[in-house]
Amino acid sequence: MRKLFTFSITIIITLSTYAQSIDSLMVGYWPFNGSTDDSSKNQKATTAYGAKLAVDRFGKTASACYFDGIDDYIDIRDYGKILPKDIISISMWTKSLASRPQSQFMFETEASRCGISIDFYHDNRNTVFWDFGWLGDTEGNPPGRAYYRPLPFDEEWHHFVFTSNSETGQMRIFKDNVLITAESDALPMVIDQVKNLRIGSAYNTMFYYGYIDDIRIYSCEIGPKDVDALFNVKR
Ligand SMILES: [Ca+2]
Repeated sequence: MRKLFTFSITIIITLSTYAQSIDSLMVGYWPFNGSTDDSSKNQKATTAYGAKLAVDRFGKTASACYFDGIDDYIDIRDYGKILPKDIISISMWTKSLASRPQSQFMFETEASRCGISIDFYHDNRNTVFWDFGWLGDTEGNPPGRAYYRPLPFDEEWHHFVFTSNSETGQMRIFKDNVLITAESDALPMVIDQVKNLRIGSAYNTMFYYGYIDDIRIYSCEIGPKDVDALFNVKR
């Protein structure tokens, strides 16, 4: 009995340490449950332009966010102070309604294109792009870019995790709990602190058509165990 007790305690401590380690490094969280607010410790002011609460992947009303693909987006001002510069992971659920140039998530870029963007089904070849701290060339596969194509298109919910680690050089994309691509050119972000973060569009272009839910930004590199836990979150 004592052995079982000790074993149980060990499991509980291990689980809580694990949960704490990832949660304490979450710097942005938009669960879209009844509001579009940032529910992380930073509680960054979030303004929705046209984007509306909608049914989520569990069938629950007002628990995800819908974007009309015409002019809807969400704006979070002055996000450069919060956005991780060297190591970052972003987890999100999406249900895209079109394969076309569209951007789910973008930190405003400079002329040098140092920024962050995530585009799914971007170029009518069903490509998913993950750009972070991208400096330099705009052709081919420059440093700071990981991509995967073709990405089978359907109008279903899918889970994506994007990671970039400028210390190890690794960039990764996970889809539905599977690592679909990895690159070795990760670069740090050069932050302009007054730049804004957008959800559901690039800058007045590439408006996203579909649903987004449960966006989490971490200042750490999420591994397969974390991805599995996020993929299997139950309502
Ligand atoms: Ca939600």
